[in-house]
Amino acid sequence: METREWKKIEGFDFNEILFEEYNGIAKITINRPRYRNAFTPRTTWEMSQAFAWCREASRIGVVILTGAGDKAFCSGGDMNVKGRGGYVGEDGVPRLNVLDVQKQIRSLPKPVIAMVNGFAIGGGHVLHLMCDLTIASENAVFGQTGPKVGSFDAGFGASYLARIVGQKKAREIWFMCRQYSAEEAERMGMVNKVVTLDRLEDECVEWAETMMERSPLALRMIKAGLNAELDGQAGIQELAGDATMLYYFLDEAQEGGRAFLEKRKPDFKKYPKLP
Ligand code: S0N
Repeated sequence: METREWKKIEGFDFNEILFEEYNGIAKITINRPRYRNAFTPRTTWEMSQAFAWCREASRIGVVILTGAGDKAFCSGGDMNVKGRGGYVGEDGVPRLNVLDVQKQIRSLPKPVIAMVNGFAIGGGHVLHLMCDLTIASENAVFGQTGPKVGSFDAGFGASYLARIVGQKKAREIWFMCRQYSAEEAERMGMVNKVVTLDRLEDECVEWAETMMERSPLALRMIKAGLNAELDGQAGIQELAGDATMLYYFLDEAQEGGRAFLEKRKPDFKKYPKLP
């Protein structure tokens, strides 16, 4: 494994995640190895802050999501704080705020790689699914446990899973609550590549660096397009927002605003009507 110096991203008071960067890559690490990196409302709130920062930071091209240690990526919601109405945080309020993180990963206009270094179970399994790419170590284990432990994710965790592995397999995964090896997950199309644990980070960084050589806007548009096909109005909004952003770069769009401020009729005739 290559040694690289991940630099802490300053300005946050995070207790349950690590937030670092290297060469344009941000790395978010769920840091609760004692609990197989299960998330509490605080963990997911911290993840939300980190993803929001990644969205704004133009020096970041790719985000890697992983778990601390060599046993787990994430084992889902922390059962110790699961109460009525959701996972209960330090403020006594029950929340399901991992759903916000799912949406953030989905709509982040940059690729997100799940670096799965062990168990990806329950809500942790859904988190890896939400990432654009999954690279797993040979010891990784995948599965849903909901119907066994009194929970379920009938949102992306069900429908997007089915889009990836097919309806029959998705139903098996949820109804049977079995665990699957990294190789099986790769065969099902949930994992892009399986490598040895000591190769895992190098592999993810290589994929990230390759993507950062590609056109960022092209990556953004293709991600939005792939989402739009599945995400209904929300997906169309994302793709349409990108189209508007590009339109605002054109003189044609500037002419409309200029004309309004100069209190004259806009002259759109000069712009081409391409076939
Ligand atoms: C991950 C497993 C398979 C690892 O097994 P292993 O290696 O044998 O370790 P253990 O001895 O079992 O675990 C070591 C210690 O870690 C604790 N621990 C593990 N997982 C959790 C957890 N999820 N919560 C709290 N603690 C956990 C163990 O208790 C143990 O501690 P000690 O040493 O004190 O005994 C195995 O651990 C396992 O099966 N874990 C449970 C996995 C699971 O069922 N997770 C699902 C939880 N539910 C969800 O994720 C809900 C879905 C969801 O997030 C969601 C969906 C839609 C809308 C909202 C939500 C939402 O809930 O937010």
